Amino acid sequence: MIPKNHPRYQSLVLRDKIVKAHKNGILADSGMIAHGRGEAFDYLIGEVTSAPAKEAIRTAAAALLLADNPVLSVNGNTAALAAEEIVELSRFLEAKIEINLFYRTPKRVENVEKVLKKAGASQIYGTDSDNLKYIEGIESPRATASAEGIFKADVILVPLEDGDRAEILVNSGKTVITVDLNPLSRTSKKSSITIVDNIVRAIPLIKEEVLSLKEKDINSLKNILKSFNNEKNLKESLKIIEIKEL
Ligand code: PTJ
Repeated sequence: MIPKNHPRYQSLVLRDKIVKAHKNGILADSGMIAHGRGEAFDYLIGEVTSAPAKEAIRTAAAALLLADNPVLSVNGNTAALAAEEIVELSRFLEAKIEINLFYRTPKRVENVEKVLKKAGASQIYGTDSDNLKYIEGIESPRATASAEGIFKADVILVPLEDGDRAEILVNSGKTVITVDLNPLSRTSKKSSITIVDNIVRAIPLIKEEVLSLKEKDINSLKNILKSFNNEKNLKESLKIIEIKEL
């Protein structure tokens, strides 16, 4: 039991979720290392959603609203930390949810599926390993996608992604939105829209932006996308990390 008055309470709660998800076969072993790296970057950005992250979140919401076939991709870490929030966001957007694992095993797919169903998801794509397609003909597990989900998607939210896969998805003509606390990662640099924020803060904020932009006309949404520059946004996030004093 983590005492609520502990100065690192929120961070310890997230660690606890990660440890439990690992014990329950939801998280990849590397998922723990990935979380530790994310935690370090979160510490450096002050564990709050920065102004550049807010801009990226608004842009992501606009892209998702403009999409014909938006898909929210879920891996082990996302399922461990934000399953309910992802399911809620999928409802507001009428977006599909797809399980897409870097370290894919049938057992992990089954475990992540259980978490998503418990969080309220009714239809989940990417679970039938025998019927997955390979994006752009690249026969690597990184490029797998379900025919009706990621394969057909025009806009994909892929939080905590692997750089290679983000690049493959972008090269196949899709708009790739990622959430990654590390602005220097290959994923951050290769994605179309990178939200440098913790997934636990970012997903609820995307939902809020979706709600506030929902009534806007198509041109206003397109203008939000046009005025966004991912490289510039990443550089602004990097400036926040600059350590000025103890
Ligand atoms: O569940 P699987 O099999 O698909 O595997 C998932 C992981 C995350 C293990 C896999 O995709 C991986 O190895 O990812 P990387 O290359 O370690 O990248 C993960 C990125 O997510 C890193 O840049 C971390 O800084 C970042 N990150 C970690 N925790 C969070 C985060 N970003 C946002 N919110 C977090 N809570």
